[in-house]
Amino acid sequence: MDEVLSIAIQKTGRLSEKSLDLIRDAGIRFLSDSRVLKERALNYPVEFFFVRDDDIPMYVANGVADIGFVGKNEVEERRQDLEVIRDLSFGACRLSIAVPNDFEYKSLKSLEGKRIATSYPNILSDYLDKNRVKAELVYVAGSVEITVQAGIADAICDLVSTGTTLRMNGLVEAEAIYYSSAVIVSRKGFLEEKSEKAKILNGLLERLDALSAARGKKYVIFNLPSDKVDMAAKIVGALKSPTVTPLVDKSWVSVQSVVAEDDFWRVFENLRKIGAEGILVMNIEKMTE
Ligand code: PRT
Ligand code: ZN
Repeated sequence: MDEVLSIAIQKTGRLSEKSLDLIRDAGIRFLSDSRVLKERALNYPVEFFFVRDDDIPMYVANGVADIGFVGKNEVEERRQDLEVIRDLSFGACRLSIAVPNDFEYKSLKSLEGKRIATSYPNILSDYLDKNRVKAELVYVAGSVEITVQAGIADAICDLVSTGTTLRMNGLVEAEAIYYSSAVIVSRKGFLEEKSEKAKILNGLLERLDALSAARGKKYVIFNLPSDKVDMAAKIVGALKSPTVTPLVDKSWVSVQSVVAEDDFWRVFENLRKIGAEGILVMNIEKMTE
């Protein structure tokens, strides 16, 4: 039978749609609507395994799935022997300690002897130990933010992205203890194996890398007086020198380059200053460095 790479993805939740979007952008088609437990892709040797995010590290460590798309926080917390092989561009959040508005928080020491509710006891206890603070951890699987009002904790340690949930529950962020984003994990050394599955994975990563290289980049084309090419090259700061094409009017050239989106307006204004005209900006879908 042909080998198939099995990919664990969160069934429903914050990471599931974005993980599937990425796979779709990589040209892999599947009938995701049903979200059955297992599903084979239509045009690529991969199958998806839709599960709870908490279980993904365990499934990958056990070999039930070859790789997983999961929050780095879960990987860190579950203590399985895994390797993070790619950081993805979504799911950014931080694990933070938060206290009620009226709590006089000066430093981590203020938590000495207090009860802290969390779904991340391993990460939190490591952090407290490292800082020589002794507190009582109260494990809750969800709705951590209500534990203070419920009277079972003095502080919490939970994931935060915008901070709205904390504010709505009368809590303030005291300390961020771990920064996370979605990642791809595999068992250790899997990428370097000589297996058919590792080959499939390397092919998939090449596609994902091409997408990530293009992210946040724009393709810029403009006309420029020929004697300004060196200046333009400095302004766009291209990876390699920009592509320069002659125009019919010999005193002008057309220049093409890739520019970081964040940097675009600085580049635009400086190009205008040296006489660039007809500046055309385009999105890049995929690219290799
Ligand atoms: O059912 P299953 O177990 O699969 O899902 P889940 O409910 O455990 O996880 P889910 O879907 O909430 O989160 C999946 C992953 O998304 C997490 O493991 C993180 O890696 C990532 N992520 C990114 C977040 C957040 N941002 C986030 N804000 N996970 C949870 N939250 C929660 C947080 O717990 C709190 O309740 O959102 C609330 C805070 O958000 P703000 O915006 O109000 O600060
Ligand atoms: Zn979960």
